[in-house]
Amino acid sequence: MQIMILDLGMIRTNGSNLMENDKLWDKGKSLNHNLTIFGKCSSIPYGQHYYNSELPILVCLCDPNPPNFSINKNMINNKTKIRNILLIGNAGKGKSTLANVLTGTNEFEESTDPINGTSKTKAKEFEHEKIKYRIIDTVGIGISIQSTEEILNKLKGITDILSEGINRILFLTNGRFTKEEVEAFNLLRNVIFDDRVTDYTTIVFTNFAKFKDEKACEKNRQGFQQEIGKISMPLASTAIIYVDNPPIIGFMEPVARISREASREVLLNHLRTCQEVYQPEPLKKFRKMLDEFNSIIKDTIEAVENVDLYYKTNITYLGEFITTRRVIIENIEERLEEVRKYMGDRFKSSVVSHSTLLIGKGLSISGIWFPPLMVPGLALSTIGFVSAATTDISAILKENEAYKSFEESHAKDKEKCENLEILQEELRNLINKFKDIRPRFVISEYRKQNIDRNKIEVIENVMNQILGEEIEPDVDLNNNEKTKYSTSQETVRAVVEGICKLAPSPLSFYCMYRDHKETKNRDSLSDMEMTIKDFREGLKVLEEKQQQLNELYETIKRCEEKIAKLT
Ligand SMILES: Nc1nc2c(ncn2[C@@H]2O[C@H](COP(=O)(O)OP(=O)(O)OP(=O)(O)O)[C@@H](O)[C@H]2O)c(=O)[nH]1
Ligand SMILES: [Mg+2]
Repeated sequence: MQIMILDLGMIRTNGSNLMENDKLWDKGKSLNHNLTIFGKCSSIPYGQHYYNSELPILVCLCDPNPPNFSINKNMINNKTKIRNILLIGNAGKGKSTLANVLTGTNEFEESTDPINGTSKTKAKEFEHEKIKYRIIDTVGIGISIQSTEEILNKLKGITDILSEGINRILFLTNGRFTKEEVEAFNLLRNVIFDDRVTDYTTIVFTNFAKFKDEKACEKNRQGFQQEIGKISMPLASTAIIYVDNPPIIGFMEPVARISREASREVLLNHLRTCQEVYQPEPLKKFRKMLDEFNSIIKDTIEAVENVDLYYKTNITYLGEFITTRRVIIENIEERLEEVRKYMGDRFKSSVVSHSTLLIGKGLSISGIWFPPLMVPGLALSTIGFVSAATTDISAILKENEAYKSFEESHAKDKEKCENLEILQEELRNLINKFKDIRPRFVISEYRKQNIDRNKIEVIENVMNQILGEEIEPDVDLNNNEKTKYSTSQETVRAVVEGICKLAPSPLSFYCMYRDHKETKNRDSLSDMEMTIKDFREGLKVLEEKQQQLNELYETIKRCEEKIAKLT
């Protein structure tokens, strides 16, 4: 008799380990020498599974015409891999109790009434006969579920575990399945599992006192299969086991313990065979969808934090800028007053010096006819000329000094404006990055399927608030740089005027008139006045912006608090 070995876990032929991959069948075909098989392996009909005590080994009698049989990689037992066992079923059917029985603990809360049942999905690992198991006690999966969203919402806490794959789904019941339970199971099959789900599902009848009586179990099994077959064919072909895990209370405690121990054995014997991992495509998709949404949340949190940081920086900077600008305005006002004073002084001395010059010129000209007037005339002309020139030059020098200080203030303000512009540019970039998250959110399946209304609403809200139209980080400042005043121009003009003043001309009258006019109307003065006006207007804009940013910052803080709760 030839024996075909399909799962070559620890089986050795002639001493060599045949742990192999998907080419097992080919390998099996070529095996025509003696096999050493650990464990018993007699009279096993084709296709029947056999498990030795240490490791599951699948053997079957070889068909002379082997069926087109492909070996699922998942069948290759990985000793270290944990087996995920998912418990589902209506409230009060005994999921938490069964989890306690299997894990040999008391960590799952066994409810005394269906209303106060388990409120949170919980998983616990344990090891039995060198096989590691993870029992996942769920909440409300498998009971009158109405919609896809509801299932996905309930599963979202355990997707990490489920994405590893499930070895067995234990669907608990303690009597007849209700129509709602069957419908809920069908919905599960359609939404997160697939048609293969029944191959990985075992219906566990709890509260079955005769669970040790094989005949009673078989009778119930047949009756159940007939009944369930009328409403669900897939469920009719599902494996069924029977247990009884009575509550450990009162005088029945010792009996309950014995019963639970026996149930545990039944369960573990069954689970030992469940080495194949079930990874349904919809669950993988769900996992992907969840990952995608979690990355949206993560990116949103990061974006909000960055925006927060930049708003804070902008607000601080604006505060400093406002203070500096106020000082700058004060400084320019002082310079303006100084120049006004210089120009006022210049006009006063211009009247005296030009009058002297004019009298001197008059006497000098009279000296042509009356020579004794010539000398005083020339003397007065010289005094008047020198005095006018000195006044002019001194006023221009002082004005120049003040103007320089004004220009320095102007440059300082300009630098602040440029820095603000850079900060705003960065903020704009950050907000644009934030905007890039929005389309991802809008098209995300998680949002479309409305899986977690609360999370979706928070993200939506945060996006609307932070990316809302009201947020415009730009501060448009009119920092007028076009100044008219030029020191060199003023100096050239003073020199030319000086020369002209030497000639016998009425230029002095014009100079006095001009100096009077320039006490109020001079390029340096108008430059400073214009700048003060612009800076004051800018200051208002800055203050308004500061106020607005402060309010927005409050909004961002609130958003941050809301979004932090999502993680
Ligand atoms: N006699 C008997 N009682 C059981 C059995 N399984 C559970 N119970 C009892 O049934 C009640 C509910 O059991 P739980 O394990 O809390 O049920 P559950 O499915 O986790 O319920 P939820 O958490 O509400 O979904 C408890 O009082 C258990 O002691 C069983 O096999 N036999
Ligand atoms: Mg429970």
